[in-house]
Amino acid sequence: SGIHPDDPDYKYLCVDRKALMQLQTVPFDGKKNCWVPDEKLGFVAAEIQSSKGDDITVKTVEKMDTKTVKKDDIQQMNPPKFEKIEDMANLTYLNEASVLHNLRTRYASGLIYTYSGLFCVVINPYRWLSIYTDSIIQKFKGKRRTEMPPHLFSVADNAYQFMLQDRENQSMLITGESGAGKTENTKKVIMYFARVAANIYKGDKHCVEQQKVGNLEDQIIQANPVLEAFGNAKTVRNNNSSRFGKFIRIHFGPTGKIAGADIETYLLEKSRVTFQQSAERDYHIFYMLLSNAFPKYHEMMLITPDPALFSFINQGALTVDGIDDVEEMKIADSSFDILGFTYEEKTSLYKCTASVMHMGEMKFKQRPREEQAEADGTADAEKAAFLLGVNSNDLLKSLLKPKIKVGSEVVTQGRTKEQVLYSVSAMAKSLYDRMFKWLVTRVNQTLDTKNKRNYFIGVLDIAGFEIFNYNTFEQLCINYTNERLQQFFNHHMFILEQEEYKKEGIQWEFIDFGMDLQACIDLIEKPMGILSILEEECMFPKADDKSFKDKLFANHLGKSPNFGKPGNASKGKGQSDFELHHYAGIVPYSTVAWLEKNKDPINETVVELLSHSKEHLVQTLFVQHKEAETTGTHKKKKSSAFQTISAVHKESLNKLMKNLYSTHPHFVRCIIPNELKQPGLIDAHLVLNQLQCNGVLEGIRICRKGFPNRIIYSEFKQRYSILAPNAIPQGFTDGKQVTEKVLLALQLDPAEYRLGTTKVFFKAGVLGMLEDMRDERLSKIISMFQAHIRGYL
Ligand code: AOV
Ligand code: MG
Repeated sequence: SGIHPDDPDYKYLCVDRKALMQLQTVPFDGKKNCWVPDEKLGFVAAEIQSSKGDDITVKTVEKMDTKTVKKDDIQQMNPPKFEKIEDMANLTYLNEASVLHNLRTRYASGLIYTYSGLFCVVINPYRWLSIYTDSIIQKFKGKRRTEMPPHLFSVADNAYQFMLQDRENQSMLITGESGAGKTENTKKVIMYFARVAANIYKGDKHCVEQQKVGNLEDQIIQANPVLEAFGNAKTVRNNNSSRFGKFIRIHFGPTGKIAGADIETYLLEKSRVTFQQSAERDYHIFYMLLSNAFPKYHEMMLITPDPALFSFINQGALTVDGIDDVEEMKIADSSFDILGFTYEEKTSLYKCTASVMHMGEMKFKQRPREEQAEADGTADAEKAAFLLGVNSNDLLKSLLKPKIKVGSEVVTQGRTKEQVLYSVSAMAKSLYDRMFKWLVTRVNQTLDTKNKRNYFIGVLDIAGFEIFNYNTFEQLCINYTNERLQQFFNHHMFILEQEEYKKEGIQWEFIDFGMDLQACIDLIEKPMGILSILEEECMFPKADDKSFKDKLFANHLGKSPNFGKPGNASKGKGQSDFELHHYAGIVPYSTVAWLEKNKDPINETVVELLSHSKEHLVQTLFVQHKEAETTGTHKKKKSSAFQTISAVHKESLNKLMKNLYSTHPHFVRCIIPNELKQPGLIDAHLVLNQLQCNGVLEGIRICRKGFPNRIIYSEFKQRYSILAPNAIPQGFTDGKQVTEKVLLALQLDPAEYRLGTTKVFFKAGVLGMLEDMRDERLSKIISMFQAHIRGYL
């Protein structure tokens, strides 16, 4: 193929095998060389010295320690020619130790992408490698996976090719723990499509009207900075953690050019707007607005530009290593322009964001001997009200003495200081959440061109599985989502794969891989499951956290194997009430405040007031809610405004799954190498745990047992007839016969392939071998041809 080891583009993509083999000086002995477990490194290389029953004495290669280990703890080592192999499905010995070793040695050379059968594994490099340049994009464009080194671009290009060939929607599912690199890889995928399938129309009306507004491809890319500004924050695990999930669909037209895009988002973490743990921050946008990027906005937002002055956003850190809020603000602001936001739309968002900060400064005091609070100074309420386009007295009144319906009458109700502060916080969170949703809708408006759409490629980037010391409602929602995705993955890998064999009528023993996650999913989502009990309790006025917990225990303790009392997994961690056995581990959850969180109540009087705001954006954000209310009384389908958070989430997740099941999926597994955000450092146990949780090890196993590569007969005929031209009869022969004859002529072991009704299936590694043979044959033919020509000259 056209890969030159000297080409600097391949420095962090290709292995120089020749050089690698020359380094190999110690002879390899498959009977002696092995891997033994190691406390710190996971596994280390060793040589077997002697054995006695189940006890084996080994000497470790590096430290030359002699120790005795159990036979079952030893794992076989692959011969040197497999060092830094690009597809681990081709390893002769496929075990944890070899997978870890392969990933680790590749990572040490800056080779972060590795295939593992049907999917791609990537380890976060925590440094910028020049592997995403335009020149590299051009190299990957239109190439087969086997022609190029492992890369996200290859996965993306494959999806694109499949879409065009099979006329089928595709999806790329990028999963992994927090900080593993999902969002960074998602951005690269989007960029790839924007480059290779750009649809630059010269007479684009935007370009003519206004220089600032970008073309569609720029807009698709620039959607990200604004989403990240409003939806990402520094957490303990990730300085730029996405606090929402997203599914970006890029639509392609009849000729394969980008025709538009849309973004669906899931569950923004609202609680962060008013509360952060130490060392964490609120959403980036707050600090960006307070930076010196655009002093002109500060006056408009009525703020003194110092984050320390605003209690909502000053609970943990104020700055983040590696993030320059000034620079980010400039980028986001120009992204708004490229996306075609008007100056008014943009600044309205900024003003609403600022009003949240002012809300946090509103002070209240309790009237003596009364169940009633009152304002303790009004300056901050006035600022918030001004920015929200409402009268400040009205705002305070709606917080201090909201109107409520009692039967058919409307009465005002006094509120204590605590209740008022709660309302303020609920108002801030609701406003922010609505702003975020509006932002997404507005971006979608821009990305929705009227161009004809044929197929899409969807890219999914959701929050990964989380186990914290203290886990609550948000973690359950995230973990439940991950459980569904893992189920989808298993379904695809293990079940569909085997169904395909059946459909093609090839001989195959059905294997049950015991990775069925349905029990846990049922426990969460089925009638009388955790979420339905929660939803029921939310409708029940007298319910509280305790009655919720009691119901959970009554229904599931001792009855559902995935449900348990806090046990060992909860020891030494924060308060917890029950445990769930997820596929990725046991998670202790606290039930505190689940009812409140799930109902997510907002004071109706405040909503009413804001829906009459003089600010167009504020009005838009809250009027929608009112419409939902009126249609609700007309017994139409309940709008999301009236459903609990969990019900809305379940619904959008179901929609996503339905969407995904209609696509051809491509999986990218992101791995976090260490918890210190350090380049080059592999924490072996952390990595092994992830390989286990995300099914990498399990996936490789099935891949090897099965026949991961397949080609339809006509294509095999076209591509590989050259390998045995003499074996093929003269005249027309159909693809299947040709395939059979070629494979027989090559004397391929029959265990290595199966002939289906429409396709030929190969064991891992066979196709690579056929490709090599083909390359060799072609170059021979070319040199023969050249010799022939020279003969004439
Ligand atoms: P996540 O999306 O998986 O976590 P990110 O994509 O935000 O994780 O990655 C975390 C950080 O790791 C980034 O901010 C980069 O500094 C670094 N990083 C990740 N991938 C790369 C790469 N390919 N090249 C260079 N640096 C990288 V979360 O959203 O928290 O679940 O919720
Ligand atoms: Mg992310």
